[in-house]
Amino acid sequence: MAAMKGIKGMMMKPHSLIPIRNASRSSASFHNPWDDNSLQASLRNPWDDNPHHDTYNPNNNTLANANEFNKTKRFSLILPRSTESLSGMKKGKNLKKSGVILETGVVLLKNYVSVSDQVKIVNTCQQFGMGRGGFYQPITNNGGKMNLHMMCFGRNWDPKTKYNSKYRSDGSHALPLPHQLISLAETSIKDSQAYDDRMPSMDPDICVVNFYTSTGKLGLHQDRDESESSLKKGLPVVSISIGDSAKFLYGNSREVGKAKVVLLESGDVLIFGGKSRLVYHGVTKIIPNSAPLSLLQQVKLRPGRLNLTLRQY
Ligand SMILES: O=C(O)CCC(=O)C(=O)O
Repeated sequence: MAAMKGIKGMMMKPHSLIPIRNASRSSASFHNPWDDNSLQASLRNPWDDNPHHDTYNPNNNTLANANEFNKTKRFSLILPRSTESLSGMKKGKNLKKSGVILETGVVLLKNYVSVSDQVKIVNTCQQFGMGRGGFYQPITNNGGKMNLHMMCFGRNWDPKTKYNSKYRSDGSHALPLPHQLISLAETSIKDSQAYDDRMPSMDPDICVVNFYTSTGKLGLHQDRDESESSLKKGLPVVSISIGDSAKFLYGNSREVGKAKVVLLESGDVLIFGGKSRLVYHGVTKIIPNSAPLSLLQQVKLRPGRLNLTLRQY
């Protein structure tokens, strides 16, 4: 099996990529939740409905009104890009779906999300990301800003309060988790079970959305703030990548030198659960200009990478 050519000159560990052979995607009865007519209705941010709606500010125990929110700088996923700026982007890409086990409990589904569904996910994240509870840069325990923009569906996560606060540090509530993302996570898990039949199923109720600009990073860490029972059962994390590719590290310790590396590209879904639920993982590099041209022709995603991780609390 030929090794996968990854980041400039770096050879990735060879894995056998097996075509996806599950029934759920290929059967005629497969229903694409993004085609649902109720899409628009279900993607409303209830906190945006009333422009005068007050939000609780836990920092000073007051209610901040919409005027305060309106003063905060929004982070937009969409940036106008000239056609010329896309001229150097990759055109031809083999978008065949395939899957591989990277470790027991770690399954990579390559090219799993179609470009048209990636566009819908970007638009959904943009819609919510620009509103109340949308993208912000969380503050770490050292007082610095995280090297990414984040928002959460279902339950807010924050480096200081973890999942335990009803309100985010800027006073906003958690956003409702779109059912299309729930369906995508459930289908991905089902498909991953064709590769690792011990991958547990789950009912996702949280989605952490991260956007990495070209200098974005995330240090090696474990995802261990979900409930004790969720962790104990090894309920998986389903990670969806869109936009520029990322050098993703994973391993049994926080030591970068000991970690394995895999390139996550637009449309890939990585699932880690079961024995590997507490695998250390992180992102050390975003590869500039690596997003597929077909995506950027349909949505003006700013340079960088969008990542969604679905979990069950
Ligand atoms: O961006 C990624 O691929 C990983 C995200 C992640 O580790 C997290 O949200 O905990």
